[in-house]
Amino acid sequence: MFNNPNCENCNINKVNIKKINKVDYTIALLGNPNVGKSTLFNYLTKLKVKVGNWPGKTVVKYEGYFEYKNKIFKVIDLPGTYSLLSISQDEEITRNFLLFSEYDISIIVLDATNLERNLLLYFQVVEITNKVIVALNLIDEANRKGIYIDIEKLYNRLNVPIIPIVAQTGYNVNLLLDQIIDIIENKISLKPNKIRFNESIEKVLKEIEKDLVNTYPELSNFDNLRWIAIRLISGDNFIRELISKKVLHKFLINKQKQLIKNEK
Ligand SMILES: Nc1nc2c(ncn2[C@@H]2O[C@H](COP(=O)(O)OP(=O)(O)OP(=O)(O)O)[C@@H](O)[C@H]2O)c(=O)[nH]1
Ligand SMILES: [Mg+2]
Repeated sequence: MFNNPNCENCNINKVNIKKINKVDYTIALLGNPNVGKSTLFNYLTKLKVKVGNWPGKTVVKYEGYFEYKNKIFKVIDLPGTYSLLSISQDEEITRNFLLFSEYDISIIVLDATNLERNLLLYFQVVEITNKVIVALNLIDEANRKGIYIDIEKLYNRLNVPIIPIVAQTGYNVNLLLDQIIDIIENKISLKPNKIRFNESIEKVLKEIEKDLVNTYPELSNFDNLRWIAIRLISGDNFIRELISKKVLHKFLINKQKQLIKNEK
């Protein structure tokens, strides 16, 4: 049922090594551990992988290439994480990739048999970037377990494209790639729904975002401002170090104090 009957290899081709310098699109795979990221990665790249290290880290970095519809894709298999709070090395790598690397789209691989837990990471990712698409993997396994996911309802809640796939057999993987190409080439702007906090928190977040732009006008087109604001009121030292201007720091501490006061 979940095979890919219409194509031998879904027209996903191995890339001639000479073309690797002419990458058209860079995509990244992220998600909880054990959700099938590497299975999808291997399916796409047919194991044409370059293994390296993340800068300063001993965690292995997998990059691969494939050709689909005359486009050369570079795909990065990010370490599996349950959150992006940067407590562990894997979380830090994935988070820093999303924040600072150049990519066209990241594919959040969700386990259809464990959707609720997987959505925790999903909502942290969409605080950092809007450039996401969901690959709802292990649909075959969900089916076996009698789990039915109403994709349309989920789409309405998340507001991002969701493609049910089976990474193991390649079911719907070409549909996923077609969607990605459509989004990138037609510059479709994605606006995933974010978690809304209570009113007093939302108010402080908005103020921080506004003040960040006032202090740093160059940040006005920066789509991570809300995430920075969230991390700042959560007391994230990494972000504080990033914005290590004294005046800003003072201002942010005040915001945090104000929030604590509001919450009391
Ligand atoms: N039935 C089924 N099994 C799958 C599918 N995709 C992956 N698996 C299996 O799920 C297990 C985990 O897959 P991986 O690709 O290693 O998962 P991962 O997300 O890379 O895991 P980490 O690297 O640990 O984060 C493997 O045993 C896969 O064979 C799928 O679509 N259907
Ligand atoms: Mg893996």
